[in-house]
Amino acid sequence: MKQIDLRSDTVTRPSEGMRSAMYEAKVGDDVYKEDPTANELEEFAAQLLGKEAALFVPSGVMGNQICLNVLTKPGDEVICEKDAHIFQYESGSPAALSGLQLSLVDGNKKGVFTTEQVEPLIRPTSAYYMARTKVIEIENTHNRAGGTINPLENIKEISTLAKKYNLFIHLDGARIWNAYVETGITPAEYGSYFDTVSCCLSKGLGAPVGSIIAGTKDFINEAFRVRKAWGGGMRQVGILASAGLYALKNNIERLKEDHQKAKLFAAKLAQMKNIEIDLDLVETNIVMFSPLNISVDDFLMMCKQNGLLLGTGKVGIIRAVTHVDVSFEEIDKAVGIIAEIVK
Ligand code: TLP
Repeated sequence: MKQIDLRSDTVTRPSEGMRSAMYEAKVGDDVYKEDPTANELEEFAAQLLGKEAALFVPSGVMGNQICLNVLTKPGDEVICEKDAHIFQYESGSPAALSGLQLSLVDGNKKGVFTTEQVEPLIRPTSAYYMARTKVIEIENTHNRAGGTINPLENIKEISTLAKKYNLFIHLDGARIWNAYVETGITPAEYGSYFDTVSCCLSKGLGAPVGSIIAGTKDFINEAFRVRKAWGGGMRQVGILASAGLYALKNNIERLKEDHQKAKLFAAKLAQMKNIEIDLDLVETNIVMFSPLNISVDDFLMMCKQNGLLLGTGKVGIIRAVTHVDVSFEEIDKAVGIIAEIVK
């Protein structure tokens, strides 16, 4: 039985077109900056994100962590939302790799925080006995909140606040492409409010591996050094970069379809009496919900036994993520499986 895998959009497999781009890719030694395909990907991505330069990195976690490392010194502080990926899901690496502490903001149900909430958290520069606030981080779309989009007006205000206090502002834009197709706000426009941006090629865009970080040329020169120091210098990486390039050129617009699938799936779940779901949170390709008459563990196990793989979000909450490798028909099947379990 083919399983319907809604655990994440990271489970997507490279398409035939992508695989043939990988097969054809021209390669060189990227540690010498001689891989033509990696260079092309980095130039293309920098343009798309409206930045001077970009760097291909092995993963989203490494992308975020290199950015934070370059922007800070040990003992500095980074302000982020309490459910931010860098806090919840990056294995404590801000502390382990860069000696950072995180200051958490209690965002609203969509993971959005305001300038009124952040300003009091910024530490006075005169207070030598306190950590130095260095970076504000925003995640867009916000994974743990349910793929929600941070309103551009709010991003602008936080960016202005960061400038006022001489702070850097970093975007975890793992799914910035999803925000773009939903709002029409280009990645470059989003990018213009941030010093550094990290975004993923291996989620809804369907590349097998890799993320991009982008910023000024000076920033990327430093990031190149840190990537090497952390063992992320890759050699004939054009094989992978070609998949990323293919993804950026071919797979962004189709993300809209993933959003339609998520909305359809969520609307059907909302009709089930034993499912709790907030449809207001379903803005892109992530659906969070809770079964009311069965434990999360039992629910996940029964789904799996019936050919449906799901994951978890916040405690007690199930996460389903739609993507290119799950069809509308399979979404209907998934609805049927859940209906049987919770009836
Ligand atoms: N998110 C994964 C899991 O880690 C939860 C997923 O399945 O959604 N930023 C954001 C906002 C992310 O959602 C992720 C991955 C990352 C960074 C890290 O990317 P990778 O997994 O490539 O290191």
